[in-house]
Amino acid sequence: MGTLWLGLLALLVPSRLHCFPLQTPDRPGPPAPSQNEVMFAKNYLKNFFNLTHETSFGRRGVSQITKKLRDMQRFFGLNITGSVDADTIQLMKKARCGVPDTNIAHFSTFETSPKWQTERLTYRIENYTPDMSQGEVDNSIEKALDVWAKVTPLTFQRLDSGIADIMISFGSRSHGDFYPFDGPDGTLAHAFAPSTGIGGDAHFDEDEKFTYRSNSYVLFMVAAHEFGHSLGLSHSDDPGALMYPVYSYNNPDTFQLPRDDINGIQSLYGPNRNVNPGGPTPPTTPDACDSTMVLDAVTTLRGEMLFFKDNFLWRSYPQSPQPQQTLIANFWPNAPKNIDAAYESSQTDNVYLFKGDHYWGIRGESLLRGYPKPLTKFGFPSSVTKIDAAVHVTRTGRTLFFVKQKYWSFNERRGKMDVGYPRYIYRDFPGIGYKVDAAFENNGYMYLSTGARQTEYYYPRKRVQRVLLNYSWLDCN
Ligand SMILES: [Ca+2]
Ligand SMILES: [Ca+2]
Ligand SMILES: [Ca+2]
Ligand SMILES: [Zn+2]
Ligand SMILES: [Zn+2]
Repeated sequence: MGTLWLGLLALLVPSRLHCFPLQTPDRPGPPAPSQNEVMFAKNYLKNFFNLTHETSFGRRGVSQITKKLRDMQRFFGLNITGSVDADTIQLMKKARCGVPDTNIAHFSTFETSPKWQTERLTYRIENYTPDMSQGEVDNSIEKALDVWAKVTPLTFQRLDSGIADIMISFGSRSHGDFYPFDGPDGTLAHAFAPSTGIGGDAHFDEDEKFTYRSNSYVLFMVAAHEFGHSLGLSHSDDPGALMYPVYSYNNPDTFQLPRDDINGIQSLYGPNRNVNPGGPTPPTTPDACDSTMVLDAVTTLRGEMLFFKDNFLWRSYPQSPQPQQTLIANFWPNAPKNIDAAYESSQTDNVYLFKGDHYWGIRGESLLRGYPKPLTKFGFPSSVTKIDAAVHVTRTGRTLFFVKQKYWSFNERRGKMDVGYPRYIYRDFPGIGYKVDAAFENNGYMYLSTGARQTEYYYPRKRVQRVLLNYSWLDCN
């Protein structure tokens, strides 16, 4: 069954009309990386992927750099090109943890699985950052340790003097170990796996501006990640995990440790014996192999396809059959999560995201200014407070908006709703059902999802071609 889908999808996924500008015929292929970018990439691979010999070639004649680039691209779910392409450089420039990415699986422990032999650990804050008040630092550190204490039998006692298991300090550049920091951005912090001496210790790059609550490098988030290392976890390739190596903003007041990290730490120490099970369900990253997957929204973006689910999206490149999962926030830091609908307009080259009674405009990698705007700007009456799905029909220049049992038609060229709408979905789209949860156009067909089920529809003839499941686009393996 799995292979059958693969065969069908290979036919289904060819590129479509608007290509990413870099790939149009008049510009053959993306530009070669600059000398600086190649140097930068080599450094990144040395720091985080154990690149040692830049010039050595393996048995198949593949250079070690190419091999490490592929490892890195696989780990981060990028298109595996083995070359320094734009997406790879962009990811390498994101702020991250200084501990190398040695594993290629979901949560993992360090190679020899070091762990503490006691459940009662001590910590000491050796010095403070001037970025925040001492009280804020104390509180951030305490809360970050508590993230792990809640799900394990471990306890953390604070010491004000002497040697603690977990010594915490702020320093810049060379700071007393063999791993100097790199100035502002880049590496934010690092920590050492459990052992005596430097083991368990966590160092924070003083050249960063750390914050307590605001939308920057939140010390609580960075510290909670580092303490995962202090306790024996290595990096996870689950983009939703706390132990994912790239920093992403989370509100410290509502943060919940994801399932992947809980599984990781409990594989070392077991669960917290004092907490009754139940309680809030830890967040999980949507699984491409979930055949019951209900998608929030789907849109094209300059020849790619984006499948939205919760805080995440899968990005499907025309060149690579396997869609890559990432946090929406890693794509557009200030875009909404848990969106309702999305579409790409061939008229404006913009993508629009809909959530509740507002929508956001996006061009390429940037959120447009002046958004969000209210739905009434599209000509909806104020009684419409949520769009279920949207699809742009390239042939007619119309965008169809599905709202409960009805749909509306928007003329993109004239910037106006067509008269005579809304109309009932079941009348004009016979065979698809009464409601649409997600919709997109691909290769001349329209795809309309209701729940986990999806109809491939030939709109000009109003004909159902076949019925699919949403997850068949995500190439589960
Ligand atoms: Ca120590
Ligand atoms: Ca830094
Ligand atoms: Ca939806
Ligand atoms: Zn890390
Ligand atoms: Zn250090």
